[in-house]
Amino acid sequence: MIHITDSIPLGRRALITTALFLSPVLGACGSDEPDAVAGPIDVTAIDYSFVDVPTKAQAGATLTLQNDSEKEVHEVVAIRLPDDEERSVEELVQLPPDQLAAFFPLVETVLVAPPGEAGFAVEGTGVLATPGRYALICVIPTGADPQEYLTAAAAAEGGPPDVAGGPPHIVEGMFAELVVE
Ligand SMILES: [Cu+2]
Repeated sequence: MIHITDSIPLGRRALITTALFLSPVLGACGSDEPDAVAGPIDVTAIDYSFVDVPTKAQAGATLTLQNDSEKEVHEVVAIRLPDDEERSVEELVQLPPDQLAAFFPLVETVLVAPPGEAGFAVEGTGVLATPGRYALICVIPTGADPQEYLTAAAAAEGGPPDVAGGPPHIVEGMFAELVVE
């Protein structure tokens, strides 16, 4: 008679034993309610999504942006959604551009980061001061020239930069939701 465990290499058997031992322990400390990040909220941009976005952050936490793309300029536009807004960010980003634009007056801060570089604030200070639900989005046109974009952004003085490119990165999936409490 062959025991199943006899056919598993010793090293792997040790791993399985460890996993079996750890799982109840991890289960005990695991919680459905993640702790709110005190800050900074270090967000990384890639083509085309945000990574490392926590579920919750504490009011007053500072948002930072690192762009890990080699070619695209990225931004994080943090919009504090109205209290009575019940749709998810995933639903909101599918709205037609004119309806989405209605949220732009609610922008708390905007960070822009050239490819391979750290971001800097072009609106606000990066601080998310007000508790609430936030949409984090990037609406930079796909394939826009980074230098051209940065020059146009500076010239636009807070308005939308007029620069050539494809659909905004938000269409490619560059959005996230964050609760500040
Ligand atoms: Cu982007």
